[in-house]
Amino acid sequence: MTQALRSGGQILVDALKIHGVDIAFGVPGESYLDVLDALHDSDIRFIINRQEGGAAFMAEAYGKMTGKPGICFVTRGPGATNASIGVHTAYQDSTPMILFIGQVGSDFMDREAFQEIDYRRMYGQMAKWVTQIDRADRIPEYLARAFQVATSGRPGPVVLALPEDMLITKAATPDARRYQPVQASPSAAQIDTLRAMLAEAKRPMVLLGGATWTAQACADLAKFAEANHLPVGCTFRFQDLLDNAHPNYVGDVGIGINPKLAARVKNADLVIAIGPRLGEMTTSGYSLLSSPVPQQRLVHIHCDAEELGSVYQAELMINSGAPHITSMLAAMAPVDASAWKGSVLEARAELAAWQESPPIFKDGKAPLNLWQLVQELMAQAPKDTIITNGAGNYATWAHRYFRYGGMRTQLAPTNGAMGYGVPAGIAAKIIDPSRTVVTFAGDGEYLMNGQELATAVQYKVGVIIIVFNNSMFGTIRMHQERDYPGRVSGTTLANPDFAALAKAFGASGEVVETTAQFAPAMERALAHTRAHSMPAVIELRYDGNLITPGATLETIRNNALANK
Ligand SMILES: Cc1ncc(C[n+]2csc(CCOP(=O)(O)OP(=O)(O)O)c2C)c(N)n1
Ligand SMILES: [Mg+2]
Repeated sequence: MTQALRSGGQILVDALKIHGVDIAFGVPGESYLDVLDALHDSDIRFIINRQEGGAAFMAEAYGKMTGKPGICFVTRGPGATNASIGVHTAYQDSTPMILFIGQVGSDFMDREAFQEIDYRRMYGQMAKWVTQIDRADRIPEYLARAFQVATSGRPGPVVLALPEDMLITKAATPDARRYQPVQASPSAAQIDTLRAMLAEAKRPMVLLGGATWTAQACADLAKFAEANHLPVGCTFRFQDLLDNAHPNYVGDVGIGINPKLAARVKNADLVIAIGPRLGEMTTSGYSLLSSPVPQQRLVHIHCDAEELGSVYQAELMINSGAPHITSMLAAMAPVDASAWKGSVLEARAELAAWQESPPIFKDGKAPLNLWQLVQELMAQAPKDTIITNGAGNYATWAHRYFRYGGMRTQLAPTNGAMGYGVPAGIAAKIIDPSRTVVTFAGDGEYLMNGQELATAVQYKVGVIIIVFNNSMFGTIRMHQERDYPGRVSGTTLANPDFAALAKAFGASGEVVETTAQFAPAMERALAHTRAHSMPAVIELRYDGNLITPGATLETIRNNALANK
């Protein structure tokens, strides 16, 4: 059969369609005009961003939400460097993503031509696979492999450089077939061993996290936890893998962990970790489990064989994707749970106490009660609302007090990247317009990718953005007061009027300074996004002294001074 001649750009876009791509994000460049031209007649939605950091974060959020690779197109040099934050996030968060970079043509290559970078070197440590496609006739092969690599084993980012002359070369080449993600499954013997270890335990604990989860895997996990009366904690920023209202959910094992929950993990005699890497944020700096040999018996289940045993020498290591292990655990005959049955109720009570109104608001003097605000948000927003955030102390109000409604209600970067919340929120609403999406953003966070509000307006995206304006890079200020009390350096911010700024973009904007103002502002934001399918911004202006639910900046400073 003779093949029609197609340009490299056309072969590439045809391959994207074969692999099921419906949306791509990016910022255009003259380096990949032929791809832009092929997109013109495709049914792929190409969302144009205002900065490549925003585009890469949107693609990453797409990967997190759908489990399919998020697609991002950027230009060479400056475009590729801007996009790197999203690639790093996808790497640390194990998110499938493919970044395409328009590259210098082979006629100029290796002369340090305009905007030229060797992406294999630049992205070497940050991506699962980085390469350059030098022949148009091999595009189908490269793309098939890119989708395969991004989604199989431990998912992650792939970077493909596209030399300009290659994209305009015409080739007659057959297309590939659609990729098939590959995951390992546990053996029946491994499930038997796990069951025997569980039967011997007195204080077992389950930790969930990582990639490859599906709604069915979450449902199977819940079934396993219920049948065996197991307390389940969710690791750092994977807090939505079990509905937080579920009777077996006992809290998030991440930054600012409930000390009672930390003690439970530490004192457990068996930890069954399903999916997480057991990283620094999850283990409270590798202290909840000791390395290399944990004090608890450990069953570690991970989708990457090489992750197993890399920090923790688990007694039982199982290489498996989340759906593969959870379907077997759901079918496993339950063990006698009488030794720990009561501990789930105890842990639930500890979680309830941890989520009560914190002492910082007890005197009633703070004009804006951020705890009350989260309660109000939960009262008004539907159960499947998606909450997004980046890095900063404001995120604590979501992580600690918001009750996430289950699989995929949280989009947040485990690599602690500031600037994630706004693009992730916009992407989530583009991917599923039926869901309510609320972004939490600090004042520092917001302006790292606040330009994407223009993207939200351009594409009529009804996301709600709550800006926590404390006029500072609060997290760093908190560390500063702890370690260098009273010496404020490089952490103070003078901000624009965020509500006025939002209106200038074409969004709605309101300022909230008291607790009473929030409920009606939230009602108006929800109504605005629903009626007009346009973004709404609520700026919370509050005293920077309210830095954590547990302590004010003043207390932190005074304690540090007293201990000097
Ligand atoms: C891209 C990036 N730059 C810098 C940091 C370091 N950092 C972590 S939190 C933070 C301050 C966040 O400020 P803001 O968004 O205002 O939140 P707040 O802590 O004040 O609530 C900084 C600078 C980071 N995590 N990511
Ligand atoms: Mg701040």
